[in-house]
Amino acid sequence: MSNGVNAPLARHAMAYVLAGGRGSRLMELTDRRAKPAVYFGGKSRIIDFALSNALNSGIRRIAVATQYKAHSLIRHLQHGWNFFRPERNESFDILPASQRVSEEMWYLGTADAVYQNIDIIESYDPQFIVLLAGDHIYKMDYEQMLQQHVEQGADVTVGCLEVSRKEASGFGVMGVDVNDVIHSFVEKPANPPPMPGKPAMALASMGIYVFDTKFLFEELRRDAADPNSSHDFGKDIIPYIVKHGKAVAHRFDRSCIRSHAEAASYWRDVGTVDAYWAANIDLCDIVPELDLYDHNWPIWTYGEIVPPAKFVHDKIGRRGEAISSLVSGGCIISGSTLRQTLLFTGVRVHSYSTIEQAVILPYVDVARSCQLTNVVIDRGVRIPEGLVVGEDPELDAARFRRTEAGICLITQPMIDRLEA
Ligand code: ADQ
Ligand code: ADP
Repeated sequence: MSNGVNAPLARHAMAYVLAGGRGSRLMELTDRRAKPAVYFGGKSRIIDFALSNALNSGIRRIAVATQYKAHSLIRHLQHGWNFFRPERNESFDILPASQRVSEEMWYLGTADAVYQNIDIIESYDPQFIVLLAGDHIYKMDYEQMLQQHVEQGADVTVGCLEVSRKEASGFGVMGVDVNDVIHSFVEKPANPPPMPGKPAMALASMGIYVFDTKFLFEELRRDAADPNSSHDFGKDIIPYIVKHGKAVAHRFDRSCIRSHAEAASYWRDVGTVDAYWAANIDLCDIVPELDLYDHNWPIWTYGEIVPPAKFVHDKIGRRGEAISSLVSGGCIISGSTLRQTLLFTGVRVHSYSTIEQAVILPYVDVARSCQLTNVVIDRGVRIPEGLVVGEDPELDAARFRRTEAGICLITQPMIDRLEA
């Protein structure tokens, strides 16, 4: 390896996770928590994927920058990710936008969320920064990205994937040469440039980057002094380096996880209620695209100690059953039927209910005789007896947050209004 460091490069890297965004298209699901803290997949939170990738890639220094409604996220990180040991050269830092620079200032943009903590990063002296977003669902070995970064002598290496041009307006879109050196980069273009030979596709930034730490700090200081900058990686820093330095694309779909190549192309933003619902329900497939049962690439999280899930029949003998469903610990299903449904920890379903294609967050209580189809139910909601959702679109839209695709998001204030 050039650069004077030996593989695995991950041991010389710090993962810096940006976890401050609200994720406003998740509507009421992010009223009280930031998007990275939103529950996913029965046991995890969205941020666990980026953090587990870092850990599984061999990175042992991690920092998480938080901002919007960070309490739930910080509590989760303290409970679940608090096992790094300084005596083994490991570290885990939570960096709230807590007026580190001035009393009034929150982080201005993503670049500022790193700039304000330069002194903390410097104290650990990592050779590389793997800059991650805390709000995507995927499995990825960052060691491969680090290796490409060093081999190609890049100033920045940008993780990227091919998306349809229609979707690409929501991303940074790049053009590359035969060596994957980036020659153009536009943030969220209205008319995304197509890929050569693939007119329907565009090469999109995943919003994850590898930098040499020293180079990154120089760029951040330059950017901080620029009054015309919005201090954002996608809008300011990356386009500048593309123009003045060497930016290289790392192709996610061509990399693979050592143990589990078939998951390599799975990447979801889960930024809308529909996408969130679908990505969770997909886990109920017979062979889901995202394998959560892979021992070689575990998704680490905070797990409460709860008793096993329990299924009982009701007093007249109707079975409590779950078909093609995921049921977490602490749940009790009594005399009700679940199909293609995902229950997080501690959900109670009482008798005579039918639940289909539902994503039910922790500690929800479903009273008797409910019929719920195509729903996402927020943590702790108490669903009243006899509630029917998924039959009458107009009624559903009046009572709950109903998407155009017909998914209903249900929160406790919506139930309270119903009962008032
Ligand atoms: P966006 O996802 O739109 O585009 P942004 O909203 O800035 O970029 O969020 C990036 C990450 O930073 C998210 O994880 C978010 O939670 C976090 N974040 C945002 N503001 C923050 C702040 N002030 N403090 C801490 N964390 C913050 C980016 C790139 C695109 C790329 C997409 C891929 O700019 O080029 O295509 O990601 O999703
Ligand atoms: P319903 O009768 O409306 O289905 P209940 O609350 O009476 O709902 O619970 C049904 C069944 O669930 C109980 O008969 C019991 O078998 C099981 N159950 C409920 N609470 C517990 C508990 N705390 N520990 C173990 N099993 C429980």
